Amino acid sequence: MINLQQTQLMDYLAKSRLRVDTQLDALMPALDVYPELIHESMRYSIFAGGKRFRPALTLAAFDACGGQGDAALDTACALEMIHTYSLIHDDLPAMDDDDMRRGMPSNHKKFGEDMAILAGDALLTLAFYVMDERVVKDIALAIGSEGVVGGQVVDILLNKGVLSKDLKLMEFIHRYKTGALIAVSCLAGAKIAGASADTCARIKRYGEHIGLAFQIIDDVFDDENYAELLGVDKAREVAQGCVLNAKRELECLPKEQRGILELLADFVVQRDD
Ligand code: GRG
Repeated sequence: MINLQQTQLMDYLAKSRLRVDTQLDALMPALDVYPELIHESMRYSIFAGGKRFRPALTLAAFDACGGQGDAALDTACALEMIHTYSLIHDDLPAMDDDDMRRGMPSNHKKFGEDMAILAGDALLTLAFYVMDERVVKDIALAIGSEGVVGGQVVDILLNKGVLSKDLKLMEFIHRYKTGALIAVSCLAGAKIAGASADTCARIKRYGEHIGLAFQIIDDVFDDENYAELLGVDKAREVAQGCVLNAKRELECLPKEQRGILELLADFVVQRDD
């Protein structure tokens, strides 16, 4: 990536983060709303940092498809709430049992397992309250038992030794556990912008490709799964292939409207966290 493009992407990510964080603050119950403890727990994890990659995709897909103004902003925030809920529940002792998240003690370490479960539940519920009605079904489908939850189930079965690790299984887990939320984040932006069914389908496929690449690069960082099965260099090569496939899907848009989505696809393989 040349420096000008890097600056353009960093500028876009900083602006979209500011919009999303300001709106999240407005949408989430304030700290002094009774019962204060749950709102503290929800806000703790939402404002613990994070790249805000999923809402950035929603806003970029919305812009790329000709959307105007803030019509996709609440849905972008809803997708970050769902992502944060998934991280809180993923960290629980019954799941990955992680003590740290986003550089801070994980939610259950700070608030206890009871509040962490409820903070996740409340974030998920609030997300459905604030999102655009036109994308409720898409998002529900993407994160349920035939989406993110399904991917998590297969991952648990793998970790329990019920299933054995191979590329086909890893691709399934990555496409569902990580890719489904990334893909629907893209689709939501396109749909709210009023894009045609064909464009929506291609923007969703763009999201599926970068979702797979995103998780393969996480594997490279952690030296597991794809990196363990293929080696780091080959895993990076596969992720780069996904990015090329993703960019091909953008050919449905006028060239001058593809820029940020192309840069976000490159970001997936070039990021360092
Ligand atoms: C149905 C959404 C949902 C959750 C219930 C717990 C669970 C089922 C699923 C786990 C999903 C999960 C945690 C997938 C990993 C996704 C992933 C790559 C997380 C890291 O994303 P980044 O790097 O994190 O974007 P930041 O902190 O930058 O936002």
